[in-house]
Amino acid sequence: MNGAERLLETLVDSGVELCFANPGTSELPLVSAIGNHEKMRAVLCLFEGVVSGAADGYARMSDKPAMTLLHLGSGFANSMANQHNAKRAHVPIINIVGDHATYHLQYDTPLKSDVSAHARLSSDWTQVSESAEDLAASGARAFQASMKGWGKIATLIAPANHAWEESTRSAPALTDSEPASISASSIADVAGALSNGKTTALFLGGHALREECLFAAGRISRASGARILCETFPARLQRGAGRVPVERLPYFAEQAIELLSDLEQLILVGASSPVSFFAYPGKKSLLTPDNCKVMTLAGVDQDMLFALEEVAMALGACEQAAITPLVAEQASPKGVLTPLAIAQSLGQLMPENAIVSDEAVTCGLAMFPATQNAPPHDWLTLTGGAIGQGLPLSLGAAIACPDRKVIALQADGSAMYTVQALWSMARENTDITVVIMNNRSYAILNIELARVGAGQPTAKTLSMFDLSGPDINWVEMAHSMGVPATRSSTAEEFHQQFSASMAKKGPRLIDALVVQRESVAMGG
Ligand SMILES: Cc1ncc(C[n+]2csc(CCOP(=O)(O)OP(=O)(O)O)c2C)c(N)n1
Repeated sequence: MNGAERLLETLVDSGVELCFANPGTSELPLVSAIGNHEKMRAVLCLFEGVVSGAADGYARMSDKPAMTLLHLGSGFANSMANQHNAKRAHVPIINIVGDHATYHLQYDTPLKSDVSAHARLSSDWTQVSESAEDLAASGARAFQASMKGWGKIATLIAPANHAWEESTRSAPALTDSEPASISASSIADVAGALSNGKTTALFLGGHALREECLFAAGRISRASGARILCETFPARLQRGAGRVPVERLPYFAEQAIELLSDLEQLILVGASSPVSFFAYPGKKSLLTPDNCKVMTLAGVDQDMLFALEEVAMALGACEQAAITPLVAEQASPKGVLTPLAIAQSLGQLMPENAIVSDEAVTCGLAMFPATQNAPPHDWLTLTGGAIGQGLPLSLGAAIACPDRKVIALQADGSAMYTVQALWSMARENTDITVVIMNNRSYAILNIELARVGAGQPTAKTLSMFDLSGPDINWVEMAHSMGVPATRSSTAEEFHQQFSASMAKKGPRLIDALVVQRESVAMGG
């Protein structure tokens, strides 16, 4: 067997089942090894940003790493925006990136680059294998590195000769580490703060937004009166009827400052202290009031469930958490197709256990509140602000959870960054409904232009935010990649098309010609 085959054996033994791939010549022994291993599924993605975004979506929903296969420094560079988003989502990913054979690197060949330098920028762990014999052992270490805390980006660079030269053994799987625990004194401090009568909120992020953590937070809230807030861009928020409601921090700093204005204490659980997404001239970066005391109960890699349950116990919080009720049926929306009308259809028609990938950007504001009382579901967002994540994310989530309906709420400008995901959605016959929020604009940048105070816009300035002329034909685009598609320009049409899509399995795209009346936003 060669190094590539031993690596594959090791990754499969460690529990890796899936590879999102966009390979080249230097990865062909790895492609061949995947082709010959019956326990490794291969999903071809036609751009590297789809590879990394899909691996993120898969990890968010399965809590385990997919392997990616990427071609040299350039291939990795193409994947980087979504590697960045994945790193911010604290998910496990194992990138396997090929390089030229070690003896070939002395020559100035066209694709030669510093692969490690590319990888280090967005990986938590980067290694180059030392030999064919070492490739499998490096793979075991990559798996272990990816499972550190709640998940890390591990990148293993495999020179081509290490993949094709003979190797005598695969490596034993290395165990992953448990999330770091919390000290008794932190628990006691937080429990004390929650009992001192001051106005307090829990600020949750990362794994603290999973259902069980939220139930513990809900008990704490009931016993202490503390509010439950969550970060603006959660990786995976479990919400809807029967779950514990959270207040999501708004994107715009002035709204966030307002929401936090009465707080005397903020307790961080898996989240950093809230800061403004961007700086604006003359505006504060820190969003908490000046006199608000910020305490950390658990960092992103710590055991948040343990921490929250211990605090609940210390408070004697035995009453169940308050939960979100299911809403009664409402009349379906009519008339102009606004984001609110789409949100209302979504709230009414979303099935139980749906997974929502929210890259709706300015159309997203209406979506979140309108689905609060829908059946229980998971809400995934753009954790790192690098757009082009939504379609790949939904692809990976659908592959991780083939029995759940995935809904991709997708702004048109962002969709164009990684539109190739549609092809993989069709090829893998995933159950995804993509809703394109087609406003033919980078609408958020029009808003931000005024907020930054960057001067009077000229027609040329505004042309840089305008996606019309030519108008993108989303229905033809989807058809060309094998995804059935329809267009809706009224609330009634949308409701009917979305309802039909919820009733049927398989990929589908709805090109929603939205009219934005409500003032906006979630994104940037
Ligand atoms: C990788 C990356 N490139 C550029 C940007 C800057 N940016 C933020 S939002 C945006 C436009 C979003 O437009 P669209 O997705 O159509 O949403 P809309 O604002 O119209 O709701 C751009 C270009 C970014 N955040 N990430």
